[in-house]
Amino acid sequence: MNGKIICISNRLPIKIEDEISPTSGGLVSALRGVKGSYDMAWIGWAEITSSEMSRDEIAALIQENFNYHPVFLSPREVEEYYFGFSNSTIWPLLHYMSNLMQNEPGWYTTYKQVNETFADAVTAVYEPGDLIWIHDYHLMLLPSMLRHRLPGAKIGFFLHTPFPSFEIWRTHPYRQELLSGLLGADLVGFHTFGYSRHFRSSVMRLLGYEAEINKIIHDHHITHIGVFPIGIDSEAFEETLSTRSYNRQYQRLKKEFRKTKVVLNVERLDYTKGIPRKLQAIELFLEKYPEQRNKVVFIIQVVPSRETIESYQDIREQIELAISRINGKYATTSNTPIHYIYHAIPFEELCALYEISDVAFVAPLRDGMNLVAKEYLACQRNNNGVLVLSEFAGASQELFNALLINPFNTEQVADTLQFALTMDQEDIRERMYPMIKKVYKYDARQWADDFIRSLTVIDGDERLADAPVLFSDDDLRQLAQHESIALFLDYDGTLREFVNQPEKAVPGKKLLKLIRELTDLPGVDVYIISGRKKEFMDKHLSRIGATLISEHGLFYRSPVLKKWQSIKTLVDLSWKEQITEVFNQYALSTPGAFVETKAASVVWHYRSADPEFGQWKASQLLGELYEVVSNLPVQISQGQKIVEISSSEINKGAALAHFISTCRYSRVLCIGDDVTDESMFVLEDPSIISIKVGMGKTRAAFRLPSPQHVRDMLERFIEWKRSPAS
Ligand code: GDG
Repeated sequence: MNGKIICISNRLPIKIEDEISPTSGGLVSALRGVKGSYDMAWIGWAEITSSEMSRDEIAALIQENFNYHPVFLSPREVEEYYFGFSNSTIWPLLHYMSNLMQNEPGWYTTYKQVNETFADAVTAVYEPGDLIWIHDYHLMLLPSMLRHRLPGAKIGFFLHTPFPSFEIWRTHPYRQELLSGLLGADLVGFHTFGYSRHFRSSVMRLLGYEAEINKIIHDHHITHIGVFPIGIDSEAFEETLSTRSYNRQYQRLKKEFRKTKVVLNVERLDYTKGIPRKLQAIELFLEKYPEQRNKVVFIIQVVPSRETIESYQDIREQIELAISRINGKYATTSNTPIHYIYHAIPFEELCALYEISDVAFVAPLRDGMNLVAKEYLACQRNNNGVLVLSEFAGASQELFNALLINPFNTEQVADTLQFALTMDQEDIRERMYPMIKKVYKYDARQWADDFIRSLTVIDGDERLADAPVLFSDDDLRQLAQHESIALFLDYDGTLREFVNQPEKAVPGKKLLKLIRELTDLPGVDVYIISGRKKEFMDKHLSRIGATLISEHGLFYRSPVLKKWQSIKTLVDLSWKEQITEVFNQYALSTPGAFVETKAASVVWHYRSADPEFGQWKASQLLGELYEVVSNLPVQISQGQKIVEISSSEINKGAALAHFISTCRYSRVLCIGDDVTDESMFVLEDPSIISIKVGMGKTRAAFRLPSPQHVRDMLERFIEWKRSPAS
């Protein structure tokens, strides 16, 4: 890699007071290792807590000292983009808490604006060869904004939270916009395979794209999906644990809690972390196992977070009430069961707490990963602590030797606490050792390295898979210079975007005007060549002066004679009944699928079926068809959510050849997007210029990314034809 890495996160890892000081955090430490190997710039919101300096002075200082590039937000933006849309609309849903989702008018607009502000900041520092790495749900629109501004850039996105199942995600008011935003990236990373599976399924269902397990192919781009479980900053732990001052902290706490066992809880105050349920389990534990009341202390260390949001204030109140109730009920003169700390403590002290604790009680209701579980393991130098871990934390996928709990099952949690506190040392060590090894081995640097390597190796050219060259303006100018030109234009997916119900894909006024203008050009003949039936073409395309070719070249209608004729008169269609029967069977067993019978083909459509089920049934159907059709005069085509069997005597290529042999043109441009158009692209005639629209393998000589690009290109063609000098 030649360029630098541009890392973008909601906040910059610095504190701006009278002095500017770096802050620590998972991402900072993960990227520390990366910083040694690559040049790095960081873009994020610079929150000014209290400072006499102006924004310009601050920007200059942090750029010079850290190579950080600040985004400044107004109080309204902070309210609507950060506390509002990011943390009250997206965050609860990502964690399956739809009941807490709020959405106020204007929040989304501000979210979009702030994402644009970030895009401005990235564009200002980007140089070709740089790699862009965007973090988290605050910036879900940024990948596609950057894709538009910097089409050639390598863009990665990592989501630090879970991605919920489609049934949850579909309730989000901007579910499609946010997914489309992410698809601007070349690589979207998640902590677990489950999250990536949910994401893929939501994309297929909400945006209608085909997807493989590790990539989504859409419009004119491939977005890869990867799984990268984040780790801890192992070096920071190793270093801290070996200092003298750490040892003093450790001895102090060890002495302090010499008479009791310690169960440790560390988290940011957040409803996703499940603290009230945890307290219920603690209460039940103290009630069910009275012999433990004098022997155990629960340290609940909570870091304040998002305090202005109402749901966070509510949860704090609930927690504090429950703690005082439990302490009131179970405290004795020699022990108070819960020690509650509501502020952050220094890293060294946190490590000491981790080490002296007999049990770490990590019980989130949902958590992308949960670093506390891993950090606890990192500090267990003697392998003698026990990790009680929620199944709903991403970390549970890797740390399966922990005592896994369902935090919603209070009784099971209380019993597991008792089990954890009474386990024998050998059993504990057996469980701990492999987990500790794992957290040191796959640490934060390894994680960052993995992501960057995966993003780097994505082949830029794959964006337009094995693409021949893009059809450029120069190519177009050359074409426009010819005196007699034929344009063979496919309709669906070429002139017009797909929609779920094919009958609704009617041409709009703008498209009709465009075709009419093309047909009005002297020396230009326009053919619309489609798999559609005559009736559809008659109804929507017959008044614009183009020759219509229907059913892949079976019939045509000239704008002069205005009646349909067959291109080939004798075609063997004896297979149609048998195939229709097979298709009907599959349509019956696939809700949403249906069969369309045309004069020389039968089509099985599954665009409106469940996308994953439809894809599965389509491959089953194809398997069956290959056996049935082996001796029949037919061809099978698949793509764009259809399986089609058509007469092998009829195809678009044969139709095109028929027309260009009767009317000689000096140049023939054919454009299409699917396999049926390939029969035109393979024709060996030097006058033919072929363009494939969108992704996928092709024999065409050129490519254009989307129907919009085709229409824009045709507009320019008209301009140049009308005034060649412009
Ligand atoms: C998000 C995702 C994902 C806590 N108290 C103190 C303190 N901490 C530090 C811990 C740990 C961090 O805070 C908390 O990290 P988590 O991973 O547990 O949770 P989130 O903040 O919600 O992070 C999460 C993570 O992103 C990374 O992708 O794992 O699922 O929600 O590092 O040590 N640090 C200090 N004093 C404290 O009192 N110094």
